[in-house]
Amino acid sequence: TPVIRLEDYRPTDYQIDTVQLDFLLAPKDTRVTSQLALRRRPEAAMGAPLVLDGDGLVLESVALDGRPLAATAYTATPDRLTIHAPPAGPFTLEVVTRLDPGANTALMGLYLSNGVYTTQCEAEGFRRITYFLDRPDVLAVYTTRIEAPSAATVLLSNGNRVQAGPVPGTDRHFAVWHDPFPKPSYLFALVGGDLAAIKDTFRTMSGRTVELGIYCEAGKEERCRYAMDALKRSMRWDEERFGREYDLDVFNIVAVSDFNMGAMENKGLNIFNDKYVLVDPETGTDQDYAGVETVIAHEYFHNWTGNRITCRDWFQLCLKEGLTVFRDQEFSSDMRSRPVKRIADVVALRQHQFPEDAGPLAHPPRPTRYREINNFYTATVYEKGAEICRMLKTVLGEAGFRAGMDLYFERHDGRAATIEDFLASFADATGTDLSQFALWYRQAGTPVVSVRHAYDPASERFTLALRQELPVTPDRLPKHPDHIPIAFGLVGPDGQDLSFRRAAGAEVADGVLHLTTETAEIVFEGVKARPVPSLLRGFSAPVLLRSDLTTEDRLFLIGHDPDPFSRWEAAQSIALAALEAGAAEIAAGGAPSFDPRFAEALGRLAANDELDPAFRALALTLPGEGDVAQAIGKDVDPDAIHAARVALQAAVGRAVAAIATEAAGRNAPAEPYSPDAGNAGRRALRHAAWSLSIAAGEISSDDMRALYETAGNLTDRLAAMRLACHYGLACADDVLAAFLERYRGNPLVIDKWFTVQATIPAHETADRVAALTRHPAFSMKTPNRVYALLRSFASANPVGFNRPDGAGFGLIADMIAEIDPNNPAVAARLATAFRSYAMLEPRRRAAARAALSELAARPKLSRDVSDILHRTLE
Ligand code: BAL
Ligand code: ZN
Repeated sequence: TPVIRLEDYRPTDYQIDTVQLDFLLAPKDTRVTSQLALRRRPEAAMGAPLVLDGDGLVLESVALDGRPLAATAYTATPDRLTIHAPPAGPFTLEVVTRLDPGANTALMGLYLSNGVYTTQCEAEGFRRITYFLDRPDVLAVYTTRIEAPSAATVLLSNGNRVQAGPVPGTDRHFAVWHDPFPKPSYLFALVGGDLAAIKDTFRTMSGRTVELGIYCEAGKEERCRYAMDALKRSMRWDEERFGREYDLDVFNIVAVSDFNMGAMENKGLNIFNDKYVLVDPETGTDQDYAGVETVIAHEYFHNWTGNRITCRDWFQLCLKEGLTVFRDQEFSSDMRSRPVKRIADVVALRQHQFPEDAGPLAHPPRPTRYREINNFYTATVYEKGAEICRMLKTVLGEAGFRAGMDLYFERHDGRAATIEDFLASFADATGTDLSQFALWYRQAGTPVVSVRHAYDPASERFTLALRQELPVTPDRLPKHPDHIPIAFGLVGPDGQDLSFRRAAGAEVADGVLHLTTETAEIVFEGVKARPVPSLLRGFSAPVLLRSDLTTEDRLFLIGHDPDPFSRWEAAQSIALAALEAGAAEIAAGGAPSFDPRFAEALGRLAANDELDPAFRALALTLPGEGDVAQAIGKDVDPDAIHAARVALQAAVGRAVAAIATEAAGRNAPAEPYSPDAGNAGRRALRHAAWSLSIAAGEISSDDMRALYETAGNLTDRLAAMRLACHYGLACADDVLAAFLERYRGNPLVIDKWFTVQATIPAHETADRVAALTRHPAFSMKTPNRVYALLRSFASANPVGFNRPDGAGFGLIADMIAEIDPNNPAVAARLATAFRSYAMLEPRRRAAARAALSELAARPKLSRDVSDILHRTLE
């Protein structure tokens, strides 16, 4: 397959001013008429052919300026329509295509989900509907007419509805929608079906009233209430925080049950995976509520960062995604607890982005090459992209950042922009040279920052010696030092940050040290006592920090660092080192031993009522097995890591379980359920305490069964089921059966039942997962089912997936091959689970490679899957 290169970008020869679409919806034979008003761009050569993208299209007819086009005047294949010599002046092209939405299992383009017509066009789905200049820099004004059987009661598209009614003499009806904002084709959307809705209104900052609607399957309306609340809060927040007002008269959201991604920000008509809309206390966990809030906000925020200002080309994906993730993170921080949100985001970054950046699929946030753009909706583009925006705010300060955003909106509204445009807005608004900072977008890999420190009481000098190293990545490009903002404090013996008279050796201002060179030695003068340096507060840069702090220093920071993130991080760093050492001891046939002072420090945190329970829960959660594997980096034995983690969990549990359980307010969930952060945090602390108590042998199977049976909400019930299964308690099978019985018929909750089983840390889980693929509630055609069972197993069960005999790899390879012909995007996502195989110990590594090679050799793999496999095997 051809490689698409950033440097080959050039604008289209033709511009599309307006698009008139007419859909006659029918399950097997939908007819799409598209009328394009086209113009040659002044720079293009006279007579340049017009080449429109298609993907598997069936063409019925082509007409130009109202007349059928002679067969010699154009060439049509399923994937391309070429008009050889278009007129010199403006012209209209009318193209009729026929689709089979019922057979569209790829869920890209127009498809049927549970009887509802729906679309997904990003990145290149519009070309599966009609021939088009299907790229983000072609912005046009769309008018869409939808005609469907009257049974499909709801007909929606982008913009405002301008007309609707019955089609006389038929049992059909129609609606016409007009979107006045020029947009790229990837933001087109259409929905048709028998849907229920909840409605509300929002009054914007300038006093306009916007009609809000959330559509879902009938009977599920009440589960949309929280999403509506989140939407209204998002709209208000974007006005207050960024001065961004909503622009259309309506804003609709539709929840569908078959969706490859989380959701899609189509202009005025967001389409959602129902997982991110439907929640109530009986069927949604605290995590689900937080997920709904985040995704609703994210898609809404795209209206300005993505839709009003879109991307020039797909290499710029991070322009809208990184920025919009940053915005949704800020929103959630304001709605909940900022430090807790920050820790959760860093946990996710380390879990998803760091391994990606350290493996064969590593790429810069702004890549320069791709074979299949679907494969670049990655943690690097999204989460590292958000980290870059956060660093930009750290570097420029709150006011500078806002000024840059304002200028960006002012300059680029209504246009397609690049990362360079984005950075130029900040540089110009603040008079800052961001040329070095821009490297963050261009360089792949996670920088490693090493730190040594020294204090000389006689001269009252404190010295930090810093070095940054950028790893070699698959692109083999030479690396240049990044601009790494390191938020810091010099914590004195009383737990307060010490002042210093001056600092030399690097720019140090406002509690941030700017490392811009490969090495730097920073000397702080006038430091009155020996400090413990607290570095990378708030995780101010996405780097791996290797500091020479002793365990004593770290224990001190756990107890005293004024920055909550750094307190948590100090605990994590001790645990990580202990787990690395413990895994090595176990692999060598020994038994690990742990420094008791660590457990004591955690006990003090657990008992500290002044700290947010959600924060304490995070502090009591040890680093994941994947984090330990990343830290070890080579010849990884996942079983040894798991055993070490269980042992440390038990050691900590013996010391602090009682304290933590006490702090969590005993076992009984006394307060009524509410999804708010405070209420959820107390549950999280209770579950962390349960986990430690089981590891320490202080919760029996009967206790856990009772906790399951008395749980008053899904969050508590699920935690009990997960712990029963993951610790192999005798009650596990009964609890699983009870859960299945209770939630039968509710697929989103049964997904949790699949996930709990798929993540049981045992070799036998591979067999269990294989058996569950034949369970009546499972379907290989529904992305949520595949993600819940197969992706959870492959990405979140190191012991099971990496089983030494290769059965886990073989299972997932077979599933990829089975899914791929139906849904390449989902199959490719599953294939990324192999990205860290090269760091496994030799036997597992060989087994993984064999499974991958065998899969790569199969005929007719999609471009999506073969791209992932070839990069992984390179
Ligand atoms: N644009 C794809 C879905 C999302 O990131 O919002
Ligand atoms: Zn997005």
